[in-house]
Amino acid sequence: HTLGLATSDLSLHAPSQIAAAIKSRASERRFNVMISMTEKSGLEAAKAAINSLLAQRVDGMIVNIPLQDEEAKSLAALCQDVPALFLDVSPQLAANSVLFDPDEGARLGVEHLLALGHRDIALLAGPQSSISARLRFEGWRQALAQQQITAMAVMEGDWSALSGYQQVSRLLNEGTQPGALLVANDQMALGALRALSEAGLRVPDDVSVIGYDDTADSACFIPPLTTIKQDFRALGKSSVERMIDMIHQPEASIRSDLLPVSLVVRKTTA
Ligand code: IPT
Repeated sequence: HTLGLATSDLSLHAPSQIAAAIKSRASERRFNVMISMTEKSGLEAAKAAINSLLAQRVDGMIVNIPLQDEEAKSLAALCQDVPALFLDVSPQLAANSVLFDPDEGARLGVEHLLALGHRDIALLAGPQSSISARLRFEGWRQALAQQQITAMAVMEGDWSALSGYQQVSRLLNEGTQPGALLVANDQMALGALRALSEAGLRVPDDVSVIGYDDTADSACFIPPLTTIKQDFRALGKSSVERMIDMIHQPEASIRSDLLPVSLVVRKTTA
């Protein structure tokens, strides 16, 4: 049996670790994994990736590409009787999905900073074309609003470390110095740490930084990164098991599974 994995850019840390986790669980269950990667965002690129896997007659399709509701529906239809499981869609969407809880992740980050006494908080969001980036951003804003706090600055990067570096450098050059930075992924947090260091600011004494993902390298940043852990091994395991169930029980009802996330406190927040 063969599983198809249609995935967003594997040069990003999270999708590559998710692919590795899917691959290793699938091997344990004696499934092959065939990967098709999109380099561009958007429906057409996703369709092309899925069509190339369908042409190779995969038995199930795992889709780790950020998708709007209508896009996911049309891709599920494209798969016809090959079951499709989505990893980057809205939890509200009626589709088969396994997702990390975006609200919980956003809330944990905000609560951690508020508990440390921070009020001057800047947000570095991911690309707003990505559903997960939007949900994290909205979650932050809601959790802050509950305490009558509005973000002192809002930035948007493209998930890369370089974009985090550029956005935070620009913010500091404009003369804004937040007490804490909420960052939508660890790679952008890495770039943020460099920008802060180049500006002569100490982390966490002058500025606290919290990331999102807990990729394998995040404990080795300088200082080791406080972050929201998305357990990619757990996602690999759940998604492969779910997919195998779907292959064996094509009539089972549509379900969205939410995986918990957790706060990992290291050395970038105080
Ligand atoms: C999401 C990561 O959190 C983010 O860092 C980025 O790599 C993004 O993927 C790429 O699409 S994780 C995803 C399962 C929501």
